[in-house]
Amino acid sequence: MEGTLTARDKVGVQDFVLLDAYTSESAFVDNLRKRFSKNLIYTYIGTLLVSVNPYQELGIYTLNQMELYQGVNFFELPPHIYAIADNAYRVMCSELNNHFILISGESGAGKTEASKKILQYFAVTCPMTESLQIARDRLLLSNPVLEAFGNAKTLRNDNSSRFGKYMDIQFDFKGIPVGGHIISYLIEKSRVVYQNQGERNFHIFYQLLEGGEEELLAYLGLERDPQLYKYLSQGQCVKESSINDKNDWKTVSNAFSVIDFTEEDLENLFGIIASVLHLGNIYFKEDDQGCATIPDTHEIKWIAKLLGVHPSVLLDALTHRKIEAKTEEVICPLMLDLSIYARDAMAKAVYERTFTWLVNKINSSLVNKSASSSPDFTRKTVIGLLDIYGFEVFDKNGFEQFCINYCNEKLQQLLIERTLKAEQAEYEVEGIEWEPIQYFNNKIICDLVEERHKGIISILDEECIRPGPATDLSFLEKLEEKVGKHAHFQTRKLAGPKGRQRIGWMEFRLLHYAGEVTYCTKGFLEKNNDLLYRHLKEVLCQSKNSILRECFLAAELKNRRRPPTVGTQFKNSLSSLLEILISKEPWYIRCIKPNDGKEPSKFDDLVIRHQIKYLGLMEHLRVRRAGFAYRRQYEGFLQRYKSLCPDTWPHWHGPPAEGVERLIKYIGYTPEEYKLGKTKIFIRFPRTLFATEDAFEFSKHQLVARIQATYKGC
Ligand code: AD9
Ligand code: MG
Repeated sequence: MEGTLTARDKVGVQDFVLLDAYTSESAFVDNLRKRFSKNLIYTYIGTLLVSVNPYQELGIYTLNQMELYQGVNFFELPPHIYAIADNAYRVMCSELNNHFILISGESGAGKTEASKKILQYFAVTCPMTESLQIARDRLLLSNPVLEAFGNAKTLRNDNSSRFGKYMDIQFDFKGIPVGGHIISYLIEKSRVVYQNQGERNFHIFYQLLEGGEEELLAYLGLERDPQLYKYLSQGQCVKESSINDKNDWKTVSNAFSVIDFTEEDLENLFGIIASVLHLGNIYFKEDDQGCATIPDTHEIKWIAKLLGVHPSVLLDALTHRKIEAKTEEVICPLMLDLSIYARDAMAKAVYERTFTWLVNKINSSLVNKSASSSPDFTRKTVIGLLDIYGFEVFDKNGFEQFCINYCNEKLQQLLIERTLKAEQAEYEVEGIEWEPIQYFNNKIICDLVEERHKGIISILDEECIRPGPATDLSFLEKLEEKVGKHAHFQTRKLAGPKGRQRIGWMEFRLLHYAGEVTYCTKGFLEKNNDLLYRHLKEVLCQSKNSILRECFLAAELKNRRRPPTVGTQFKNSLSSLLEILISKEPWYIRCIKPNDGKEPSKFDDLVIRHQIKYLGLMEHLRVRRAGFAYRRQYEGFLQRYKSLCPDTWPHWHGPPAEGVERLIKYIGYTPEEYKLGKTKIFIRFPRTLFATEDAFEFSKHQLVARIQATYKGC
């Protein structure tokens, strides 16, 4: 049993708050290690759940386990992701308020698996009516579809989500899941045209080739062998033993039929996917003037057929550019490298917008029409699930890492604010005195990135629209000029001697809350600009493929002028996300990857320490411990420990608060060890709770021994 001293030594404590040496990172790691070695992958810090990826099936997600955790309060059972899901759900039902569960951690730490476990828990345990089963199935099946189009094999994770995802699960007043809504963030579209060694493109391409029916492939003009496609084979790893593309194709096909996709939708969708593959195989040649030509028009013909555009118009758009002169438009031929750029830009834009269309399509199928029109369903509450990229520090960090780490700064700020706020609010409500604790407020870094006119994104935007020759280097120089003195910014030119050795000419460094990251500015301008030549846009707007026409025409109408840059769009979408989250009750799951080799049972101290740091776990623990290590409603406390006092055992008939007072006086709590609030007891030191737990275990054993002795005599 956990709880006794010896058990604690062996399997660690199930809540870090109970660690004696709570400020020591080593003690934290030791506790995680002890638990991990016993396959106990979950540990709490109060109500925050720390989860270590076991990289093996542990049999802890069975129906029995789901039943076990239903309706049970925290701390009464060992930590589990089901406890978080269940508690969020129960509070939502009883208080009729909205919640969100933020799942964070680095690539491969188990975020997506965690979000799936939560969704499954709700699907199985929530009440259900026959008419609403379809809504539940669609919610569940949206996952394989989004994973097929948004996940890929990377070096870190064979099923890595290459987009951020926020999903609202909507419940009616009876707690029945009635629908949902998904928002996606910044899909890594550069993967469509390029993959690093050992990595793949998005799963859907391989699934289609491997699992698609003969007629479908023939209709799309595709061969089965992924090696034949440039966009699929650059990473030299088209097959991966842990991935079964054929089976996954079946799952995705089945999901499509449940989520209301028509034959026409699918025809258009796979027409686009196939066109991307054909695009990648277009081969350019240089003519005498260095301009691009397309000697073999085989691929062009297929794309033209599948997208419903004229082949010569498409060919023209890939090799020429329209330039607006004063009163007229001039068409000029593209040099070879610009044609390659145009082709890849088209593939990326087409894929990105199709992904957005897919999310919208899923969303419209998740709106439960009968639910929204019935008066019974007017009171809806939601639980939001946020599965978003964790802080990234690679050997080379570019624009993508910059955006991802900025996102983590914002979420860290939310966590700090919400945690402190919630803590302070609780002490206030309960009438307990509270000394605010010191913490690093990372708003200063958020401002450095996002402040209007002054922040890095604004400076980047200015460089992107500046007439004249702006380059990644001139952007860096602007940064040095405008934010060079900022305490969290360094470049080679401006850093101290130590920094000078390690920061390259094209690099700048941000001192993030989670550590230093050096970014290479190469590609910042191009990625932020995300230019698709107007000529190509016009072709896509005329496409007979209704998905494409919808995606490109709508965008054209919305942004008649220049669309916002990628950085600004991301900044805006993060700000809307925070607005969504700030109004909801937070729950946190922090996922940790135990080693870099995806190996079961291997606990790599260094890898883990790094994550503890940037997930802010020590900080969170400190906040949690700053006031009172432990708090419990009077009823729950009395229920658990009533056997320790003759006045409260076996029943206490008075008010629970008085019962608790009587109980703790009897077992000898000193005044500095606790405070009594309006509805809860607050215990300052973990050792007080340990002693109480130990006494409880001891009395339980004594009781069992007594009962056994009694029966032995019979
Ligand atoms: V990424 O940022 O999308 O690249 P995630 O989402 O954090 O990453 P994911 O959930 O995909 O990681 O987990 C990676 C792999 O670890 C999974 O494919 C499983 O093989 C394995 N995993 C993760 N969580 C569990 C678990 N609770 N039990 C067993 C797990 N295996
Ligand atoms: Mg993931």
